[in-house]
Amino acid sequence: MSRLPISEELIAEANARAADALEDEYASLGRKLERSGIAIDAIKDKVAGFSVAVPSWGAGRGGTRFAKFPIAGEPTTIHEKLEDCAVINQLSRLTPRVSPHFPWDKVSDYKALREEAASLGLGFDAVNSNTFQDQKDQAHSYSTGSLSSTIEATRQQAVEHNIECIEIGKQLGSTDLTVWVGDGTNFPGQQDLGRSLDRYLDAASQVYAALPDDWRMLLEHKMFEPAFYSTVISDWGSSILAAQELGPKAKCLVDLGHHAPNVNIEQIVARLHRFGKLGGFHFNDSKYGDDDLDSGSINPHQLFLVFNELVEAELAPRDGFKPSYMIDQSHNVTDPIESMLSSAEAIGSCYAKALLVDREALHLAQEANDTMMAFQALRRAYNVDVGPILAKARVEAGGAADVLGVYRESRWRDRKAQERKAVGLGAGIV
Ligand code: PSV
Ligand code: MN
Repeated sequence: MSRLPISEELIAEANARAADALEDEYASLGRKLERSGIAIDAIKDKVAGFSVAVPSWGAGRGGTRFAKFPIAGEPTTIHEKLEDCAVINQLSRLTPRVSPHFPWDKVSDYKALREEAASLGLGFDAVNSNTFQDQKDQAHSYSTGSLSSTIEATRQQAVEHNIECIEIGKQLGSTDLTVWVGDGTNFPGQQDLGRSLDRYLDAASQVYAALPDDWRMLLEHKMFEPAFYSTVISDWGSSILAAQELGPKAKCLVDLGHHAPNVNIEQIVARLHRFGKLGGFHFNDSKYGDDDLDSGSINPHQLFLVFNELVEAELAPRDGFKPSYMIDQSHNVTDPIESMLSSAEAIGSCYAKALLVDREALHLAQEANDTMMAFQALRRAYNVDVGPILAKARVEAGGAADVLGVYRESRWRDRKAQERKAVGLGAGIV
């Protein structure tokens, strides 16, 4: 039985108030696009089929690694997090899956958890393993690394944890395991750069061997943090080489914050796709490093250019292109539900804009070396305000025309503040 968290009446009333303006704006944009030969309904239908997962940990005010500033009504258990994720999806209709992280989201009955999520209108996306933090009662510390540790028992423990995540994921209906390790060094000479990668590959291949046939292992690279001199899977080069060595079920996952400053991320996307290794994306934004800021809040143009490559990839799929999209951001100054609503909208908008690119004009200009017209093909699409397309797709699917307005009107957080236990202080996440 479905038990969606926000009153459907409230959404319907707010949508009724917004209906005339939305129809007017949608019709006007439709006429504008028609002049360029684009049928607005076809774009809206594609947007309606688009989705991005939300991370269970993003439902809390994880903050930065320095501090956490909890808010009243913040979720503390996976059950409460699922409820908040259901709010995001109910209003946005863009986020029907949750990506869990273990052991953070450990429960005793995963069948029941899957049913609980389904009753909230949610499924599960990639499972994330955590070998970057020590847990209570853990036999071996990850202070020397995990899959690449010099200590065999530590590597084995990390392998077993990843296999346990696969077992949990099977019960939740996931088909992807995302592996990000915090392994690396802070001093030149601290570890042998070649041998640490050998150890990683050897341990990762044991995890790979435990993947069911229809599963993928998504390797997430990150060039720094928590290690600041070197990391084992530091960049897309190490990532694709590792994925190629592991086998066809291993793919690369690109987190927007995990690169050197000013790196051309859209080109990385195109390269990974060229070799059939683009497996997934973690959306966020950054100003300086792995800032985990809200998607599209700093550089929406880059997000658009990334989606431009993803749409190119969609049109020319290789090796069953089936990217797993997830939001991966960290909030300590906003209500996480509001941030993820805003990010889902930013991500959906960039997807819609990328769909508007006149591909034929772009490709012809590229072939003719007409640089300005090639650039203008992108610019024209980027400049379109696609808000009415997203709003219309949402409303037709039962979501809210004004997601933040309805969320505030629902007083969800105030109501949860009465019910939920207060969150403790402590450090944030990496
Ligand atoms: C690491 O910075 C990361 O991006 C990985 O995806 C982790 O699983 C996530 O953040 C949460 O710490
Ligand atoms: Mn990430």
